[in-house]
Order: sequence, then C-alpha cells, then structure tokens
Amino acid sequence: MTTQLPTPQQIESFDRDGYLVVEDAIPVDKVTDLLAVIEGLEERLRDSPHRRQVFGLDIRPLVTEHDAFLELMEWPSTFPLAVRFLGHWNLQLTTSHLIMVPPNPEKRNTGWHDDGGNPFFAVDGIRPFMSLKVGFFLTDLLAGDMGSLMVVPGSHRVAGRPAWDESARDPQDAVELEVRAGSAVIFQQGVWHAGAPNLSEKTRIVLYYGYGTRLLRPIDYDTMPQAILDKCTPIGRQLLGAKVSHLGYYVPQEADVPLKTWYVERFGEAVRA
Ligand SMILES: O=C(O)CCC(=O)C(=O)O
Repeated sequence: MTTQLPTPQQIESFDRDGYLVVEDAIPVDKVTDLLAVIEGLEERLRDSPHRRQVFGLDIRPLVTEHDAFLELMEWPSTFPLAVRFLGHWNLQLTTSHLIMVPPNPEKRNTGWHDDGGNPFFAVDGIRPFMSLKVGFFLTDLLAGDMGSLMVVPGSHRVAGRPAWDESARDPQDAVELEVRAGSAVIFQQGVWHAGAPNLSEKTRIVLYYGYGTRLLRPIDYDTMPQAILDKCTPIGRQLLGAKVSHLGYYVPQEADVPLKTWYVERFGEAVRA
C-alpha cells in the first residue's frame, strides 16, 4: 500500500462535512486476511471482560489482540490523512475497536451520539476538534439498513443535538454510508453518528481507530504492555503513550514525539491552532 497524503479537496470536504470516505483503503487480500483473523479470535473476544454488552460483538482495545490490528494503526492510506486532518503531531491512539453487527430486525447496536467523552469542555457549546476516528469496513454495505455507519454531515459545526422530527427514527439530514469492503471512513468526534439497523442477512464488520491529542487520556487503555510497544515503530510507540521526558505529553521534547519530524517533512511547521 503506498502512502497517501490528503488532497486540498479532501481536507475541505472533511472540514465541511466532518467525515470523508476513502475508497480502496485496504486491498481485497488484506480484507480477507483480517476477516480470517477475526474469525479465529471471535470466540475468545466474546468472553472478553472488555466487551460492551450489546447484541453485536463490540470490543476494545483491539491493537493488543493481534499484530494485524496493530499494523492498521499506521496504515499508509489512512494514517497520513488522519494526522493532517488533526493538523498536529502531539497525537496518540485513543481507542481501537471492533464492532460486528449481526442481522437484527428488533434494534440497532449503537444509537445516535457524538464522540469525545461526556461531559465535555465546550467552546461556544461545540466540542473543540481534538480527536477523530478511522473506520475500516470489512464487509460490503451497498444498500440501506445493512448496519452501516450513519452520519449527520456538518453536525460537528452546530451546538447540541441535530434537528430531529419527533417521530423520526433518525435526525434530519442523516445519511447511511454505502461503502465497499476495504473502504475507510474518517470522521471527527463532533459529528453525530450511529450504526444503522441491520435488516440484511449478513453481519457487518468494522474496525475503528481513534486518534487525538496526547493532552487528553486514551479511552480504552491506561498504559500499553511493553510487549506491544516492543513491536512498534517509534511513531507507533508515541501513539501508544511512550515518552522520554517527564512532561513529554504536555511540553514534548523532540525525543517524545517522533511523529513531529514525519509531520514537518510532509505538512510543514504549522499546526492547527
Ligand atoms: O459503526 C458503528 O456501529 C457505530 C460506531 C460508533 O458509534 C463509534 O465508533 O463511536
């Protein structure tokens, strides 16, 4: 997979809508490999204490479960886009997350919400943009009500819940993303989103990777096991919380943030202020 940098159109579209679809982010053979890994782990993951108690299999963190998941953390077709959209190098992985949604005519696995913790520190009622998620879709979702990700485009720019007609299932202007297996969707935390009901006959499978500032705590781990850090690149170690100096998250020295050199080489000195 070659490294992809975002185009100006992608940056504009992400800032306006709060999300971006990246087609063919993972090649077909890699999707097949990941599905095989998941099938092999599924039984164990079902018994994990880290499972969210919903009808689907919803579990995190994931990077600790298999090297194939760890590899996606710095995936060349999505990681540079996530870094550029966040516009900073003092970043960490906030979460890694598998969601499998089997068919269920009765209910949806995940209802409408925005991300970033609750209660949150608002600026004029709006969540400051400090994190985003990359979702890798491993099954085709080419029609409605197959359990895909739903979003309300632009809702990250509006305070409070999106407008909602009283008896409607979804907020006004909600869209269900139709994507092919291997596509990725990057969305920022303030965008309202949900999993659509899955009325199809197939289980929907997606892997999410959250990235955000190291000034905030990660969502689903406190410290990463050394055995996982040992497998990582220097940038991967930064993403998983490694630091060298005492105040390495707050006022990082160069050695705390290998992502800084990487960032400056590609995007210049400026960071999102
Ligand atoms: O894709 C889904 O099922 C919902 C994902 C979601 O809500 C999240 O990752 O915050």
